[in-house]
Amino acid sequence: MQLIGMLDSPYVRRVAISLRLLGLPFEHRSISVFRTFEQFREINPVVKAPSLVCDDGEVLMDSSLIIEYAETLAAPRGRSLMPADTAARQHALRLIGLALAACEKSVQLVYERTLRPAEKQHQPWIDRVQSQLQAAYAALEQEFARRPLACSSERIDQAGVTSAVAWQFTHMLLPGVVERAAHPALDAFATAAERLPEFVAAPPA
Ligand SMILES: N[C@@H](CCC(=O)N[C@@H](CS)C(=O)NCC(=O)O)C(=O)O
Repeated sequence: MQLIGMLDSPYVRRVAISLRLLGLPFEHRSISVFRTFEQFREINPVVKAPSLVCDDGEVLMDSSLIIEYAETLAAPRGRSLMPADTAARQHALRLIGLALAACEKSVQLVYERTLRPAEKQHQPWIDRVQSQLQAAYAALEQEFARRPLACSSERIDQAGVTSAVAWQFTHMLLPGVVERAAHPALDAFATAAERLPEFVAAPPA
């Protein structure tokens, strides 16, 4: 199968890291939704990254749906990034929701800054999105401080992958918007996660 999209997208990166952690081989094609729109459109007319071209040619999109499919492929070999226990799974889903909200709000701010002409920017909207982004990270920090997650190639789960990827993305694209020092538990976890071989193999820049 082929993973289409640039690793500077947190959505593409969480899929690339998840596929590696699940032991699923794939070809990565770094095609940009912006710089190579036409080439992307030939693969997926909706031009959404990530897209996954399955082995039979069917194209999936949306990182969470692609990861759900990957989980199905990995299940017969007993591999999963989601806890089996119901309470642990509920907690993982909460963290994933927070991390995905942080990704979404970061992407909205980046698009606002880079795609919209300066005279068309609307400060109340920017302030709103920024406060939502900060709220997502404040809640994630609370959760990481309260219930630390395992951080090894064998034990990291989807909540850990998505939180670390979101944190890296926000700091790469929006330096200074979310204070590192105010999120010590999340920052320490993400720093450790970035050293795992599956993260190193999917460099964001
Ligand atoms: N919910 C989607 C979000 C994906 C997304 O918005 N990707 C961006 C790249 S970071 C994209 O495709 N942007 C181009 C566009 O929306 O036109 C997911 O989880 O995959």
